[in-house]
Amino acid sequence: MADMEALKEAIIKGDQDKAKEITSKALTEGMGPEKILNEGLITGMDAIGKAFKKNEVYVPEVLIAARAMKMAMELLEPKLVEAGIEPRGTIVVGTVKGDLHDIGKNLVGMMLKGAGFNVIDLGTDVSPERFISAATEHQAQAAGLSALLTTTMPMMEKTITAFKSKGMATKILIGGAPVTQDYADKIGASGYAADAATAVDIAKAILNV
Ligand code: B1M
Repeated sequence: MADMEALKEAIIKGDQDKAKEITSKALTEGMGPEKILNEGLITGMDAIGKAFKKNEVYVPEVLIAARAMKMAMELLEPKLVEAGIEPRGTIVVGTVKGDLHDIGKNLVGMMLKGAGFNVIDLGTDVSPERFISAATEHQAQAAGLSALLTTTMPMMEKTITAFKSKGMATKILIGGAPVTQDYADKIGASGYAADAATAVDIAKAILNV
């Protein structure tokens, strides 16, 4: 019987082969894809997120864990679709216009995926119009904006204003090294997160999922 605790450990250690092997065994044995996702993969990413928050692990460990999760997800995704399992919600993420930093944004995207969200990554240098068109196209409930430069932070406010001017109810989550909760409050963001693990908590809270 495939062991979900061992799958969780494989994700934490970033052991791709083990993660794929256990996922495949679980599917062959007829275990439900939702159970594998929730009890093996998501709990593993959740644990790595908590360790990252406490500075017990660093960026490379998170990236390796996320890669192991991605490999296992490739086996699981078709089964989840077959079973009609809905993601927690859809979030478009990107680094705002003028800003090319993407390491933090990528981590946030990976952690959100790891928590069961459908993540549409728009990359870097994303204009307000592009955020809006992608959110509309993918019927996203939220947009995640990252900025690493003090000079590009105002683009977050421009993006929020653009969403509001279109009358869209899309929740806006912001983050990045120079961004603060005060700034988020000032520009009317729905939420702010200081790190990738907290981004998951805040996304769940603002979307009520
Ligand atoms: Co740049 N850079 N950089 N840079 N760079 C910084 C940000 C800087 C602080 C360095 C410094 O001067 N000490 C400084 C900004 C100063 C300021 O404005 N306050 C700076 C500068 C000035 C520049 C250039 C202007 C330099 C130049 O050309 N003169 C230029 C700008 C280019 C542009 O964007 N238009 C530039 C270029 C670059 C590189 C291309 C060389 C490279 C980026 C490579 C890449 O991303 N693919 C780079 C890098 C690597 C850095 C540093 C060294 C590291 C950033 C990083 O990846 N951190 C950075 C100095 C530093 O931070 N020590 C610096 C690791 C990452 C995991 O952390 O991105 O903070 P971070 O993400 C965290 C949280 O912030 C949060 O979660 C993540 C994980 O915990 N988070 C979110 C991030 N996004 C979030 C979104 C959320 C929620 C949480 O919700 C949606």
